[in-house]
Amino acid sequence: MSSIGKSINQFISEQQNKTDSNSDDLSGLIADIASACKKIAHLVNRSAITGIGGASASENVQGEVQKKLDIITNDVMVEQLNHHGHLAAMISEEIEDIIQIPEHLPKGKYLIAFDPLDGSSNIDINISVGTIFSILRCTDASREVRSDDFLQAGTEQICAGFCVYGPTTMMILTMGNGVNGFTLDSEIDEFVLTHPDMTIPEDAAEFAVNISNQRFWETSVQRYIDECIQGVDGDREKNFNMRWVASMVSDVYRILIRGGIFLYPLDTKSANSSGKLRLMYEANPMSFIVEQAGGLSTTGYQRIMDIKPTDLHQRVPVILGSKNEVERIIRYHQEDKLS
Ligand code: FDP
Repeated sequence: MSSIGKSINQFISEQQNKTDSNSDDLSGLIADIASACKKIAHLVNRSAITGIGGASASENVQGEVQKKLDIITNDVMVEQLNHHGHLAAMISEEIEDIIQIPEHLPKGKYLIAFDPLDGSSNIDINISVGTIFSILRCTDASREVRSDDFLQAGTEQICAGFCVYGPTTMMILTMGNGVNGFTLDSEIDEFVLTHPDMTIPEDAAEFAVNISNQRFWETSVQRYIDECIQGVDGDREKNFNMRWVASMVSDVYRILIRGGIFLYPLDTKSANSSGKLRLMYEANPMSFIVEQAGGLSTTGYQRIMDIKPTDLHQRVPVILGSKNEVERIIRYHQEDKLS
């Protein structure tokens, strides 16, 4: 029987019943995340009316100017996830330190890392934004959670997902056994399964990159993009199309639907030149989803999910998407290293 149309809660309970190894109650936590995302969708949707679309007076831990909505959506996530005893602690793009669960509230066995409003520089121009999250297990919830509890490789994630606030609000989710997409049905205020078993085609002819950074990239990435641009006249003998929404959730969603490659590679533009995107709440969850959908995700030199994090807000280069295209870029990196 088709599962299309099932609510996210029903779908997850059924998935958990099927897998003995996954008997822990994740459904409650995912239900809380879904509730937070519904609230965020509503806030984003009304932001021009309520006047919360612009910049705030503060900067986040990355030194980026925070939007009022960055702060408000962070608070929505914390409030919504605090109360039900599923979590031992949280980290957020918007907050430097670990967010501990207050003493008077029950603690659970999971950790969550999230970016409450990714792509928020797009809010003012009415382009899709999103929430990204990664769930890890907490090995010892009996004491205050420390950084090293969070600093687990992406392979340890037990669930990851993202929500896109676009023409429709969608949640994409993996619990390590495939990827499923749920659409928010505003008539019943529920996420319902609309995109079961999402799979990324192995080949693609579409790339997403901020090409204005081209002169700062390594030779391997320059070569790959040059060849795409040369199309049928170059070594690839094939035309490519370019799309860059500059909102990671939208770019990754497109890749889940029709394949392609997304790059935010290493560049020499920023002083520390370690990439732009954050490992714990952007690169890792997106990599988990992409790999579960049959794609690959790498820094160019290393599988992203194998990186042992050293910092809660660490940045990494990200190259992800259709398997054959990502493999080609990895090969170009290896050839570069040898030359
Ligand atoms: P943003 O800075 O607007 O939050 O997460 C960072 C991110 O957006 C991604 O969503 C997006 O892919 C990228 O940065 C956009 O970077 P550019 O501004 O360099 O295009």
